[in-house]
Amino acid sequence: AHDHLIAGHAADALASLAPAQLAFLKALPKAELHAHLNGSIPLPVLQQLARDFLAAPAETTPALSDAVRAGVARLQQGVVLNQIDEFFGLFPAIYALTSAPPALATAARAVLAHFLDPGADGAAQAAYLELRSTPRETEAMTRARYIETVLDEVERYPAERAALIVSLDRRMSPAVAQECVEAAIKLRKAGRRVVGVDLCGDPRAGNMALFAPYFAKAKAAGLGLTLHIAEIEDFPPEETRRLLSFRPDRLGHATFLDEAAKKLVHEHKTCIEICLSSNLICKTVPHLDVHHIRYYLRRNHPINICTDDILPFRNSLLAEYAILMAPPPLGLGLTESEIEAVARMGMECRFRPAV
Ligand code: 6MZ
Repeated sequence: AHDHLIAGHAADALASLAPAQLAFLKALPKAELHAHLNGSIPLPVLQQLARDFLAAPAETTPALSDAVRAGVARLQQGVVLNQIDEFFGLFPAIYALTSAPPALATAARAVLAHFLDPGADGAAQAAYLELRSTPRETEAMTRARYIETVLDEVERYPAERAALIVSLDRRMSPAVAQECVEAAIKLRKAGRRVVGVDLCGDPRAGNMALFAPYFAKAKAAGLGLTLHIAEIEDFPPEETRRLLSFRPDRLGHATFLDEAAKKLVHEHKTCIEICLSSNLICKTVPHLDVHHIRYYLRRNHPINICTDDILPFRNSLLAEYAILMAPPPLGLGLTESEIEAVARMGMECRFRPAV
């Protein structure tokens, strides 16, 4: 279940720990609340999907452009991703591989297993996972079918271990955003385990004023709301204010909030989903010394430690906690009781299942 490559900063932090420290982190109940399905498919599984895709008769697979076909071939050969641009460049290929229900189910199952099944050491990466994914319409499925396919896999686990967040991509048309939110609400009302709605994708894209009614609808139906916000330095302050006006329960990244935004976030105790490796690798935060996690830790503000995308960032939830524990410069050097408090806050920021 843990057949997944860990490298770079996360690996160094993990390797620096004493066996007793590692045992402490493994035993700690941890919630993963910010993991994107298509960014979290373990590489061996992605490679198998690429082999299956290339071996299938051409008339049964979607037509691919040369660039996407080259991407699939690179995945099959076991590409090593060194830069975030390479990851986003491979997305069309990853999407081609998860564009039909059986392959999407395989991918979802592998991501769930990575986080929730015990590894060789008997420990699971996470006690609880809120997996998120953007519904896609393809030749082989509708968006509703996409959500149901992922839900079928999520619901193989008990409710106290796994749930689904439906992501809206900023590039979606308002009509598609509406379709996704309505499908999420309908499934929740039918007793399915959709717990929230997310906003993700290119932070520069889209007009979020047009999404406002759908966020309101989601909240009215009891769904949790989490928004990627201010993850890049030139994120306009008025866009931050607009997103906060939707009264989100949690925020993704929130790297560049100004003082007025921070004040609102404190007032509402909005949980911040912190993705340390992701921020360092994407270079939105140059160094751990200046990471905004320090600001929230000092104020005892609710945060959750998350992986974001384990494929490109080559991290794991355990490794992110290792970064909290490792002494500087590899990590933040938090004490065991401080880390325990962080993990507890994360568990408390879970969205509520339907009653
Ligand atoms: C913003 C991100 C992201 O939904 O197809 N995604 N959006 N910032 C990030 N930080 C680096 N990482 C991933 O998973 C892939 C999608 O998640 C979003 C992107 O929209 C990406 O297309 P799903 O399962």
